[in-house]
Parts: sequence; C-alpha cells; structure tokens
Amino acid sequence: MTYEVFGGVASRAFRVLWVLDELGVEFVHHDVGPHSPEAYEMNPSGKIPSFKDGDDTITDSAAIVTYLADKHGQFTYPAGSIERARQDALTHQILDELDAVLWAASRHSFVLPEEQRVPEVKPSLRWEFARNVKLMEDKLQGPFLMGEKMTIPDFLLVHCLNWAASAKFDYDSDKIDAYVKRLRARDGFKKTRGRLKT
Ligand SMILES: N[C@@H](CCC(=O)N[C@@H](CS)C(=O)NCC(=O)O)C(=O)O
Repeated sequence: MTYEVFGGVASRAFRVLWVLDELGVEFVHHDVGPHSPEAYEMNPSGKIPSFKDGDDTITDSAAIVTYLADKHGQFTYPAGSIERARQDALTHQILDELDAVLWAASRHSFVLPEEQRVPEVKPSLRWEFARNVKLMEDKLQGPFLMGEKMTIPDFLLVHCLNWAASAKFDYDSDKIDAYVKRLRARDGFKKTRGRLKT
C-alpha cells in the first residue's frame, strides 16, 4: 500500500512528513501548495496537507498523524486508555491554544482578503501565545511532553514552536527552549527539515 503526502514542507504537512520520517516508512511526497489543483482534488477547501493510504484520502494534519500513529502502534497510547485521553487532551490544547493563535495571526497577515484583515489584533495574539506556551511548560513531564515516551502532541508542539520562530512570536521559557532543542536534534526531524527547498 502506498502512502502519499500532499503539501509543502513549510506548511502543516511538516507534521505528517516528520512522523513518516520517524517511522521510517516509504511514501511519495507531492510538494504542492494550498489551492493548487492537486490540493483541490484531495480537499474541496483546497487546504493542505492531505494524505492518501492507497485509494483512501485523509485530510487535516492532526487526523493524519493520529491515524499513522494508531496504524503503526508508535507515538501513541492505545485508544480507550487513560494515557490516550491525556494525550488527546494535549493534542487539543496545542491546536486550540497555539496553532489557532498562530493561524489567526497568519490569516490577518496574508491569508484573508486584504480588506478583511485586522492587523491590530496581532499584539493581542502575541501576548496570548506567550501566555499559552507557559501553560504548556507546566505540562512538560520529561524529555517529552508525556514523560519518557514521544507522542503525537510532541510533533504538533515542536511544529508550532518552529512556526512561532518564523513568525517572530516570542515566549519566555528555558524549559520549552531546551525541549525544542532536544527534539530538533533527532535524526527524523533533521531528515524532514532537509526536505525543505533552499
Ligand atoms: N487544521 C488543518 C488546517 C489546514 C490549513 O489551514 N492549512 C493551510 C496551510 S498550513 C492552508 O492550506 N491554508 C490555505 C487556506 O486557508 O485557504 C490541518 O491541520 O491540516
């Protein structure tokens, strides 16, 4: 069965590519942008990433990485366990409190039609992001968010922190800085980073 990933490395497709690189499985990467013909073929919104497992299509980066973790039995706790409930809570916390804030800033910078952008919201989003990273810091249990085991929320969190760095969204946390440095040093991360066109 062939896996196919649709979406550029600099997009949320990074999360999917990184999980696949860590799993060490074969896949085909279609380096396509949002609203490209390929993106619309996979998702009527034209958003990326999307993913194909054989003939089946999955959209949404968090859904795709959760599917891959479940299917390969890595980077996740089993469905129905208390650990899985805690893992999913972290996933949603990252999506609600970091991804959504960064995405609002992007929308009001370059995504929305110009007349719909409200740039004045950005200082408030920067404040909210820094506060929410501090809340994540309280959740960090060990080398990984959940302690000794790397799980799906780690992929999402590090991706959001990379996104924050390029959007110049700051925070003040030595603990989170050390965490992100540790995860960026992984071979899987470096392999995915190496896929970026220079
Ligand atoms: N929740 C979705 C968000 C997908 C999304 O918004 N992707 C961006 C690129 S990272 C996009 O395609 N934007 C184009 C648009 O909003 O129309 C996911 O995690 O996959």
